[in-house]
Amino acid sequence: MKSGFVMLAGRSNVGKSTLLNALIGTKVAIVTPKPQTTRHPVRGILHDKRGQIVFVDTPGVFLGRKDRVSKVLNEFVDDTLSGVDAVVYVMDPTRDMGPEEEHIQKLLRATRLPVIAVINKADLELAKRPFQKTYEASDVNQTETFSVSAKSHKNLNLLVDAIFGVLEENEPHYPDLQLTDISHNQWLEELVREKIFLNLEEEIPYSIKVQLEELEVRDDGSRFLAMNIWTTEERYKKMIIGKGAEMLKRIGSAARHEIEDVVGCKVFLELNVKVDPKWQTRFV
Ligand SMILES: Nc1nc2c(ncn2[C@@H]2O[C@H](COP(=O)(O)OP(=O)(O)OP(=O)(O)O)[C@@H](O)[C@H]2O)c(=O)[nH]1
Ligand SMILES: [Mg+2]
Repeated sequence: MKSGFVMLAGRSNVGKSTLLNALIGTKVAIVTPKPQTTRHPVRGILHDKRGQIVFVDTPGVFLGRKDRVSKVLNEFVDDTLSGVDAVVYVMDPTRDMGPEEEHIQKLLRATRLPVIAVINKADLELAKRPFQKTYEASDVNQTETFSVSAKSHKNLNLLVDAIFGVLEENEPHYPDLQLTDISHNQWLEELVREKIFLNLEEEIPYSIKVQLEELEVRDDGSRFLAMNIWTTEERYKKMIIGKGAEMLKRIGSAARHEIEDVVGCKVFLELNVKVDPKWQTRFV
């Protein structure tokens, strides 16, 4: 049996987390149209009769922001390269190359790991993928290049075949039924963070941290969840809560519906917004 760790690498917003969810067949990582959605390395495990692939989703390389979170995320990408057996390099043909892409390609050319390249978003018509040819010409010493769609699952079987092609025989790293290493509590926090990303503009989502404070299973089987949303400034807190608490209600209700779908019971979700200019030094 084969087994190994495979890093999903690429700049922000190319669809690494969407690809992870598609490959695993369930939502283990959150996805939004904003860059730097992924903050924590989420692993998803694909089980197959040939063996096991442990995908490591990573924060996208993002050179636009010079804050502490960005620094930690970029360092993480560099570090992760040393702990994996192969890399899936994800490209986005809707956007032109730039300094971030060049940075990633430089890292990939320097590694001796097998690299498989994918150009994502193949479900879009060609006119919406003006840089398809540019990316097809990319050379990072990859073994193969596929045009795939994380959204419609196009060619993901070819990608999985190619990964098994480069992995070595090994003992499995995870038990048969385990699909992810993210804990249920972390998953709940991530889901609320996703709804904040989806509903709030500009820099606010980057200033927040969601923390599960309390989880209670009640006698009737329903769940009560209390969560804190930490932000760095009083004015952000105001915007997260919104006029008449409308924004917070919208975030809470979107998160609650999705949690209820997954846990299959009634959920009460209480969200508290708190200000701490220094949360980044405590939580990241
Ligand atoms: N049309 C199309 N959109 C996609 C596809 N894959 C991802 N997207 C969209 O691209 C955006 C970014 O997706 P993510 O999966 O969050 O991207 P990411 O690479 O994980 O981004 P970071 O976590 O910020 O590094 C979202 O709006 C997705 O819905 C795809 O195959 N086709
Ligand atoms: Mg992501």
